[in-house]
Amino acid sequence: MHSKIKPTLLLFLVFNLLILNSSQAKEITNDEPIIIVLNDWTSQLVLSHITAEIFKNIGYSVVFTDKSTGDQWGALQRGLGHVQMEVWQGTMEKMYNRMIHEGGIIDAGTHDAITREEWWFPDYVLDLCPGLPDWRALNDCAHLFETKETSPRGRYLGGPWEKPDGAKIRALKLNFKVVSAKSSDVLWQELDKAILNKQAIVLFNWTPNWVEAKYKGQFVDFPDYHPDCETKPEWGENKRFLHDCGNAKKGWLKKIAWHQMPVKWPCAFKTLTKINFSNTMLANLAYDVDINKLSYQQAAKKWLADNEQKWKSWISPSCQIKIMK
Ligand code: TMO
Repeated sequence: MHSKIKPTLLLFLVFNLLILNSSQAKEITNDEPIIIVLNDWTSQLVLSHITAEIFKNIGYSVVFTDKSTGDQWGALQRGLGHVQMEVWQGTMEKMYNRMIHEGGIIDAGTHDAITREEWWFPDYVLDLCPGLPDWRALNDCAHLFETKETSPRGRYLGGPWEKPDGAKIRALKLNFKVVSAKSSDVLWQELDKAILNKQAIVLFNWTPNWVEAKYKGQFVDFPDYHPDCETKPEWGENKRFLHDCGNAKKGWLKKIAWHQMPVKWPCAFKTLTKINFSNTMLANLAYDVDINKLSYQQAAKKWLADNEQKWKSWISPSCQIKIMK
């Protein structure tokens, strides 16, 4: 009797071992970190940290990778980055469409936030150049915006993200020259300096952002955006050149993922599709860092603590695999 059971037991043990091993292998695949792409403006950075904490809460590990908006596409396509939390229509629509078409990335849903990215000026500039915000007024007042670098033309202070503004200046025959700030910090330093001296300034800005909560100002009203503006020279104001229009006035804001994400980290992807920020929510994240001087992490932790019910509602019940702290 005793010797008869033994082989069966042995088989049973071996069988169990095999099952255990294969389920362990599965978990190891799951434990591969999700790579979140960090760009270089505040709300995106805080939102990335918030998302990381939510993913960790459902049991995934997360790492970050610093990528400019220009470099992110190749990384996302090759699986060297898996998630980008803020893809803005005004600056990124063209690449977004191309990458979706090629199949390297997938759409993980649209935030409620309505966005705009455009040339912007503080309200007191209206007193100096009353034709604004109409773009045609820019040339009447170009001299007001002149700097040593751009003389005799006006300066447009751009950031490191936007679409070809040199081409826009050429197509709309603007007496301006682009100076590109290397980072958003430089934009805000120049803005503060101009405001202090009540000097004319026109620079790249976007909404939602902290700026609207602190300074009154407006976007320059360029000819309405149309996709043909970027592909058909004969379209619009200038029949010979592209880019004779502004950015979308009511732009979308999307989340995107590497195409393999739903297979590799299904619960994280499901949750990602639910994460949804409004204009006010994003502007507040930026305000907490740029004005209240919290770190990106601190601002993320604060938001998570203040909005526990909301972010927990984004996690589908079948995905709550880790015991909540
Ligand atoms: C991508 N950005 C919000 C800086 O325009």
